[in-house]
Amino acid sequence: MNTTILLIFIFFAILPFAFGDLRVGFYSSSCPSAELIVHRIVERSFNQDRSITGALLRMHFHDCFVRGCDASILIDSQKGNQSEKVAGANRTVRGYNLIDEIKRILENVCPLMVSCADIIALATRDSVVLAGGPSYNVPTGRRDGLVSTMDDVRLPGPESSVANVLQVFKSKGMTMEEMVTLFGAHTVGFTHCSFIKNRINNQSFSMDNDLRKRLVEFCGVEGKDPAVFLDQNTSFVFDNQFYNQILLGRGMLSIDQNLALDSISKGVVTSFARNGESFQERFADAMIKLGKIDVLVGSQGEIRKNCRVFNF
Ligand code: HEM
Ligand SMILES: *[C@@H]1O[C@H](CO)[C@@H](O)[C@H](O)[C@H]1NC(C)=O
Ligand SMILES: *[C@@H]1O[C@H](CO)[C@@H](O)[C@H](O)[C@H]1NC(C)=O
Ligand SMILES: *[C@@H]1O[C@H](CO)[C@@H](O)[C@H](O)[C@H]1NC(C)=O
Ligand SMILES: CC(=O)N[C@H]1CO[C@H](CO)[C@@H](O)[C@@H]1O
Repeated sequence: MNTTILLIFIFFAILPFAFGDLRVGFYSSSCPSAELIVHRIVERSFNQDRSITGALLRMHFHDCFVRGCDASILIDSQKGNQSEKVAGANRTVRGYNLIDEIKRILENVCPLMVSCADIIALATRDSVVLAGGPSYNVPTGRRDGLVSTMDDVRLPGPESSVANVLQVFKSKGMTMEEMVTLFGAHTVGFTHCSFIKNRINNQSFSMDNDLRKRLVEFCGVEGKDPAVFLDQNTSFVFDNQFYNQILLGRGMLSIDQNLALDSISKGVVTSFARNGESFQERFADAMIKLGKIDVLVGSQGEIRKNCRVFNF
């Protein structure tokens, strides 16, 4: 073999170890039952409350889009120092107790081995499968971050334009198609009325008329902020109905509806509405890519003992 080729070969063979890349089965020798334990607890929890799929998907997304997938979203605020979860966009993220429960058991079985960031990624995948979504192998080996501050949270809001949201996704290395694909997560879960109030009370936001009437009534209760399903048809099923619903003017968030209206994204929306299988395949790929954003690996960060606090 030519030496150059040999050197290139060696370089690429060593690369993943030198940079401590993520890999499928990272815990297969250090904590062989890790993925099974996560799966069992997620399954039990899902059987009691199917809404955990929405909770975990949103948690994973918010974690990865702020400082990378490093479980910074799980950190509780300290006196005089507010963490990510306190920021407006994150206030309604749910599922922290489920992550705590998984971590507690993993700490008994393999102390200080499995990162909170990997727990989020694995639990999210398991909950998607339970709701009827695609299965995929989750590359693991993430480390937990050492920083969590409210000021880092600069996520777009539900009334951002498609172009603005796309800019943010592009800054994380994601394409337009991957962005539209990940929005398919809004096929499960719910939104509080406060995020759609402007939209339902303002005719210049387009919306199916019957739906608007129902929502104005449901959301109009003084002093309350009830929640409504993001996918009004198959609310707990991980399918491509989100895309069909927004094509019918039944998107809940302004940004959801605009995906079907904006020339940037409507082609992808139409194609996923027609082809549920291709949506599921692309979703699996997009989730794997989402889970790799700015991860800490190797000796970076730490493996937290308690997902809510840094070890120190
Ligand atoms: C930047 C684009 C996005 C915006 C502006 C956005 C906005 C929102 C808002 C306002 C809610 C309602 C939260 C509540 O009332 O509790 C929500 C819920 C949700 N979002 Fe997004 N979202 C975005 C992208 C994503 C992505 C990429 C995913 C996942 C891959 C995702 C998954 C979810 C899920 C599953 C829920 C339901 C949460 C629950 O049931 O508690 N979102 N989103
Ligand atoms: C507190 O502040 C420091 C920076 O001053 C930051 O690194 C840390 O992550 C902050 N958050 C919490 C919850 O301690
Ligand atoms: C209704 O929405 C449009 C478009 O976003 C906005 O320009 C207008 O100011 C809104 N009207 C009210 C009364 O909020
Ligand atoms: C609801 O979803 C089902 C199953 O995907 C579909 O066949 C039906 O057309 C949808 N109904 C409405 C009103 O969108
Ligand atoms: C959707 C939403 O509530 N966005 C808020 C997220 O948090 C930042 C920082 O606190 C706010 O500026 C956004 O309005």
